[in-house]
Parts: sequence; structure tokens; C-alpha cells
Amino acid sequence: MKLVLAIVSNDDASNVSAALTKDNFSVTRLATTGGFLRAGNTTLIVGCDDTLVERVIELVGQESKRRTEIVPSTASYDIGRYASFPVEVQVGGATIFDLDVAQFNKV
Ligand code: 2BA
Repeated sequence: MKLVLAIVSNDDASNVSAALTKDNFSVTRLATTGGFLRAGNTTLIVGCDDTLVERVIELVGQESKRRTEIVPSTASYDIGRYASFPVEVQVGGATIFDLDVAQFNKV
């Protein structure tokens, strides 16, 4: 048995979780924080058969594709004026670990 840990952005977490659940995987969601950006992200825990790890990775990848989005940004000028302009940012993507499970019990 394997334990898959998938760290995804909060924006993608619901879609990833729904896709996994629809495919009959059991999923646990943890609210986590990235050490570098110190921003919230979501870690999904999936326990599954060894043969199904690739399917989990495929579903996570499908629902959390790295993409660019245009978001509004503001620049301030010393004269007390502000200008709003669009900037392109990268969002999405997933960091996935798969671990061997020594024992799995439900008591
Ligand atoms: P990613 O590499 O896509 O990582 C996204 C989040 O996944 C990370 O959030 C962290 O929560 C988790 N993560 C990634 N690799 C990990 C690992 N080896 N072990 C445990 N958790 C891991 P953040 O730490 O906030 O990082 C956000 C993004 O900032 C990263 O995106 C990467 O592009 C960049 N980054 C992270 N650490 C960096 C560093 N030391 N120097 C430069 N850029 C860094």
C-alpha cells in the first residue's frame, strides 16, 4: 500500500479532491502553509493500492495544472496617485510524494 501526499494550491484543492473522490479514492484534506511564501496551501492525503498511485498522480495533475493568470496590481506614485495594471502570475501545479505504508489498520 502507498500513501500519496499532494500539496496543491487552495484554489485547486476542491476540484482535485472531487476528482479523486469520484474515482473512489479516500481523501483527507489538511490546511497547510508553504515555508517559502508562507501562504496557505492544501495537502491531500490518499492511501491507495500500489497499482493506483499513477492514477492518483494523473488526477491531481489534471485538476491542478500550472497556468498563468492575469491579476490586477497597483503601483503607487509619490504624488499620492495610484495606477492599476494587469500582471501575469503563475498559479497551480502540485508537489507530490508517494510513500510506502508499513501497516494500514482501521480499528
Ligand atoms: P513549488 O515548488 O511548486 O512548491 C509549492 C509548495 O509545495 C511549497 O510552498 C511547499 O508548501 C510545498 N513543497 C514543495 N517542495 C517541497 C518539499 N521538497 N518538501 C516539502 N514541501 C514542499 P512554498 O514553500 O511556499 O513555495 C512556493 C514556491 O516558491 C515553490 O513552488 C517554489 O517555486 C518557490 N520556492 C520554494 N522554496 C524556495 C527557495 N528556497 N528558493 C527559491 N524559491 C523557492
